[in-house]
Amino acid sequence: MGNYYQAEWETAPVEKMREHQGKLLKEQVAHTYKNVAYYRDLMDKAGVAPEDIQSVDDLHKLPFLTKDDLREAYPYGLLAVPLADCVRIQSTSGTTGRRVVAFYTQNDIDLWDECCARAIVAAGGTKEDVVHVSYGYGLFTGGPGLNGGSHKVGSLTLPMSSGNTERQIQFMTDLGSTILCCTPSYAAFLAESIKEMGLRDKIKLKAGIFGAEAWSEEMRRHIEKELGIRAFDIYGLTEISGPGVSFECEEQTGMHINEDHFIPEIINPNTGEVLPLGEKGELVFTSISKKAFPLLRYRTRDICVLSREKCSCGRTLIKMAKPMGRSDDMLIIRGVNVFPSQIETVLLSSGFEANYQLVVDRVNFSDTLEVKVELTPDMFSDTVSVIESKENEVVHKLKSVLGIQANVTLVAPKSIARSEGKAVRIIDNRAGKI
Ligand code: DLL
Repeated sequence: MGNYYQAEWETAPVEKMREHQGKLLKEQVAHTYKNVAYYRDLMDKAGVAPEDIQSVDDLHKLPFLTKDDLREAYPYGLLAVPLADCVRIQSTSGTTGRRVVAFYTQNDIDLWDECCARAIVAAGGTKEDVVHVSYGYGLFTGGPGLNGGSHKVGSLTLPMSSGNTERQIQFMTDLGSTILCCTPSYAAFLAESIKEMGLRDKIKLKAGIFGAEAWSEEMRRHIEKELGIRAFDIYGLTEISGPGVSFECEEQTGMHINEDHFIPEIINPNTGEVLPLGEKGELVFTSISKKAFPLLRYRTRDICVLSREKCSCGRTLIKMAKPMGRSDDMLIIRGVNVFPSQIETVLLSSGFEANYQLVVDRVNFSDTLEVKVELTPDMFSDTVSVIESKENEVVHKLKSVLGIQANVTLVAPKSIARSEGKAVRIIDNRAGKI
């Protein structure tokens, strides 16, 4: 049995949770219908009235919301309380199109912080810990979310933000950081830098809380070994508050969803049909407790599976598997669906580290996939024939896992740019080519 931040909800019997969800859902639908004209129109068009939603069983009657809706309603169209009641906004990085802006009341922030506190406690955090937050601060939710959670737990919080790796490591050694919070790709980079600086013995880290991007089990093992810690996954998205929508416990077999705040569903992304428990599909969330920016049936585009298997940590909260990636990060190469995380698994299981980039192009009317991966410093000193056999091994493994041929290019150590936040893995040069 583990430690809990809010045992009452983390270990609630399933029936009690469902009743609680039903009550909050009813209130949330009424609140949204009354205050959000944009969603009222969607409900009217779908022929659903607030009275039609009496319990969780009625959830499927509500219309979906998508990222396009959020862009269309930007900036205030989905706000459900007076602006004067909001105390904060956060936003997505907005690489394509308009940014998504989410609003929070003070109570919304308190609930979000509590969700992050649950994640820190599940990773073994207490008020004795030094929580080193290297997620970006600012509009990105990573820094503020884990910062708030750490305050709730009462840990000493180091608001490092991302970047300036030498300073990160100096604070880590001088102040004895025990829990590291950042993206898994940055954790791998920090581990590499700590090793190079010969400071592995000076590091007191015991756990890491890593998320914001897809990462494989092999990556987890790599980080755990290199930093001598246990690495826990954490998931969330700006639209549904930020990190802490779900978090991993000591069992490390998927993330418990904070169901008292967010109701999950898995749907067929093509038809919108709700799929039975255990089937893979697109994750959809309904936020039932936050009031400024309540999203009902929001389609995340994350491809995932839910499970209600009993967990040894004692939590009864439903679990989601590691998302395979976003449906919009999924590459379609010669008609085959390819997730970067599948390629990562192959590379790490062949002895490479997670320094890779995928270059997709279109040559002679056909898609090409090049997997560029750095040689590790050890491999770099191997003979040409050893390196060639490594390259062949990866080509064969990729072919059997993905079902398509990829060109593998081994490049010198440190030649692929490191990321301090979410890693940039894909370069797609196909636009405009037939
Ligand atoms: O990435 C929130 C976050 C911050 C989560 C810190 C965890 C830690 P966005 O920038 O809005 O918010 O991106 C959300 O990132 O829909 C997923 O596709 C992806 N994502 C987030 N966490 C994970 C994870 C933050 N643990 C989008 N595994 C989501 C895989 C993740 N993908």
